[in-house]
Amino acid sequence: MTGTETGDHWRSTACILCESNCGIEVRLGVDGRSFERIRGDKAHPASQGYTCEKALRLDRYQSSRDRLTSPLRRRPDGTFEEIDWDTAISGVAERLAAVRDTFGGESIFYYGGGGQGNHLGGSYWAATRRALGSRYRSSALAQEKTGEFWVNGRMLGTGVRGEFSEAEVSLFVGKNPWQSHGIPRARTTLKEMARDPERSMIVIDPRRTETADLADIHLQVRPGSDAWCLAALGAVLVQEDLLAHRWLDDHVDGVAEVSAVLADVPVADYCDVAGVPEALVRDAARRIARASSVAVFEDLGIQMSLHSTLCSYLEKLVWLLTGNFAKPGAQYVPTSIVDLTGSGSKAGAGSKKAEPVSPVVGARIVSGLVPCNVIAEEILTHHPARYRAMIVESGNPAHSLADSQRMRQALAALDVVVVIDVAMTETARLADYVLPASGQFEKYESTFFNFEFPRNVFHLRHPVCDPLPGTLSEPEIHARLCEALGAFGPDDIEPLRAAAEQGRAAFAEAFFAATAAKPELAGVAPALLYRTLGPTLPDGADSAAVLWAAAHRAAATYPDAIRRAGFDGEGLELGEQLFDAILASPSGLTFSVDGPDDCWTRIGTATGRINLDLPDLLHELRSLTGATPNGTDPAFPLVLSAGERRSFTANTIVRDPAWRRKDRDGALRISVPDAASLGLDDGATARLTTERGSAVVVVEVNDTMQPGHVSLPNGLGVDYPGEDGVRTVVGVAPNELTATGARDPFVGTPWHKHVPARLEPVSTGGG
Ligand SMILES: Nc1nc2c(c(=O)[nH]1)N[C@H]1C(S)=C(S)[C@@H](COP(=O)(O)OP(=O)(O)OC[C@H]3O[C@@H](n4cnc5c(=O)[nH]c(N)nc54)[C@H](O)[C@@H]3O)O[C@H]1N2
Ligand SMILES: Nc1nc2c(c(=O)[nH]1)N[C@H]1C(S)=C(S)[C@@H](COP(=O)(O)OP(=O)(O)OC[C@H]3O[C@@H](n4cnc5c(=O)[nH]c(N)nc54)[C@H](O)[C@@H]3O)O[C@H]1N2
Ligand code: SF4
Ligand SMILES: [Mo]
Repeated sequence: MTGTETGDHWRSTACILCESNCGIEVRLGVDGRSFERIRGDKAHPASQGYTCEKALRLDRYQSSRDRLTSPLRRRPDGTFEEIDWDTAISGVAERLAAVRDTFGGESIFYYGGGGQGNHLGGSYWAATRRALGSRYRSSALAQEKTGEFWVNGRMLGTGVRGEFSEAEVSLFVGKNPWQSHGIPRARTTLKEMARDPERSMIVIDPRRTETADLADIHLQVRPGSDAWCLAALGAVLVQEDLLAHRWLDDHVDGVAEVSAVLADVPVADYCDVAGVPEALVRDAARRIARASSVAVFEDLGIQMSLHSTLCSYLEKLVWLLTGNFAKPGAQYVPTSIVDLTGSGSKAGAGSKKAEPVSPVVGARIVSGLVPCNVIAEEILTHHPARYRAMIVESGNPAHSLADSQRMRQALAALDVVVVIDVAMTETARLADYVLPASGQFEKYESTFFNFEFPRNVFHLRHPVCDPLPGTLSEPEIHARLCEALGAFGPDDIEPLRAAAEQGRAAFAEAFFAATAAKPELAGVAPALLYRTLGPTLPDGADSAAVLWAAAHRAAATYPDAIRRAGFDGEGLELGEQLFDAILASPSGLTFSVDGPDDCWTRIGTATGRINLDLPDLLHELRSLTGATPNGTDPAFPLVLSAGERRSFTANTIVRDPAWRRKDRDGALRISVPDAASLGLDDGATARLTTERGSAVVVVEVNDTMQPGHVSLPNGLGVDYPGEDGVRTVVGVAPNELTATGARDPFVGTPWHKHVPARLEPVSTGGG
């Protein structure tokens, strides 16, 4: 740490606002907690000093006026009272245990577990759930990624990412990395691609985004028509015989079945439906086929729109038919410290086991996650298996799930709602108990968004200041809940602590012996590790205890990749070395180094080959011929994309509207022709109406939008107290306008990007 002597003390941490988690350094103000200065951390192995503008204003999170500083309990009259932690923990444990004893643990639902910056604390919830017998859970991933997980699982038995820094051709489908990032040092990487005449960028997006502006080919599809566009791309590959035949013979099954369907696709008609020139689609297909490597990123533009699961499938067919897997610059299978996609990503990969479904609606559960859009339905019913209680941790479902009004009703209908958060959120306000967590810069934290390749990076962030008084870290909260629920006690803890004092080898032996003798301890292992191994870790890193087990798992799974990163241990020693290095690397470390061939060893299908033949999705593909995207109700002539990523949005992590240097009110973007025909000028107010709700918006006339398409930013419409303590709401909460029924038929992901809407000028009155 440079400059400590001069008082110019910079502390390493990371930005918590998107999955890139760029390393940053912060210098604290005289109060010892506010961020006086923030800069990129050059020592961070992935971001190397890069940040975007959002990180530089993180003090709006750190010094938020909206922090919770005491546990709260709802009084019968609906108001909250402050209670001490012991009362809160015993009260929560008692109320949840009562639900368990009356209706069964499976009626206790768990939501959340981490946002864009915090997965470490959340990794302790598994213990509390086990102590309660809770069976069902969900998170934001079940309104974005589960379709892709399901398709990946059935085709490859694993998740994949694209290596954009090396790719000759980059394809972004419904993804705007200039704003949303998601690839390391996104803007630098995008600019490098755009500058290099040997490389090409292809973007499929209805809006001429900042990324599309840099692209060589922009397929400006009509909103919701990607299935036709992607099918046309795949069809050109088959019909012009641009497939990687040798590679497909060696590694892939189901090529004939897929080719047969794509051979029948009328390319010109499909391009017509998608609103894209056929010649440009053919150019794109040929460029992809010609390239030595193609990396692809699909994101919310297709994952939250019509035919979303089919689109995920078609996107994968494009790069698989051209052999773009397991070579530099193509798709790869990353290593992980903790796999976020869960074992569920292998669902259907040759497995004969029935897929799990939710208890009331019977909705398919992918990667262990109930679709977000059915949660309210699983509560607002008389069905005996309905959920009766919910624990919400680091999530704001009353704001972020479709149909907020219905979600509020659902939360109100539960016997008990417990919220663990740093702020008084829209969801916390509906809770019976609110447990205040320490902020992300006040405790050890990390994320499991570790997808870099070939050098993969993990970052255990150290606290940069003390916890706000009255708050506790999530590991401490879960350990206390487990103890209050009787999951383990002093008799279990003492011998393990004694063993931990003798060293980790002795601890490992004692821990395995203890869990063998009393198997129920294995289920609450995270909390037990925190209580026993935790106190022996250096610098108060108790919360890192769960990473000890994770490091050993990673070392056992990818020993060669970890050795290539500079660790030379054998067996258990390798895991110990990795864990020690994680603890000792406050700017993050490279924990694995891969070669492209490693990807083949991570294919999780029963045959070890990639499978293209998914009959249910091929059936849906066939049904596209002669059809068009829906949403043509004359009462709702526009398509609203409810929740766009912009330069100053970050879900609801930063609640203070003053954080946004631009677009403070979160304008509705509308095309020039639509604005003209509605008589709306830039800055005018208008009423936006959907089937589900209505809101007054400020209009931004924007020439990147195509006619018929309007967009609202994500994460606005939350309230925040002013200096005077009066809470005001800035912007529109997008999910006041969305409906739960608008969802994918296979995995239930919402169509937030495709909400039928109409817009009417609002007379500002007077004159
Ligand atoms: N600045 C910022 N960055 C973020 C976040 C944030 O809140 N703010 N959130 C993070 C999170 S949680 C996520 S999941 C990612 C999401 O990252 P992205 O998916 O890139 O974000 P969006 O802007 O929601 O959607 C991407 C694009 O979809 C396009 N789109 C709309 N309708 C359609 C359609 O029918 N077809 C196609 N092909 N495209 C369509 C939009 O025009 C938009 O450009 O961003 C992460 N990064
Ligand atoms: N209409 C529409 N809806 C959407 C989207 C969209 O594009 N359109 N996008 C969806 C997507 S992709 C996502 S990822 C979700 C995001 O929505 P959610 O998953 O609900 O998450 P966030 O808004 O990120 O909220 C994170 C919460 O964590 C809290 N928090 C911050 N730090 C800590 C901490 O250290 N500990 C604890 N316990 N809590 C903390 C914050 O106060 C906040 O309440 O929204 C989804 N909803
Ligand atoms: S918002 Fe994302 S890209 Fe920007 S600094 Fe933070 S982590 Fe990096
Ligand atoms: Mo997300």
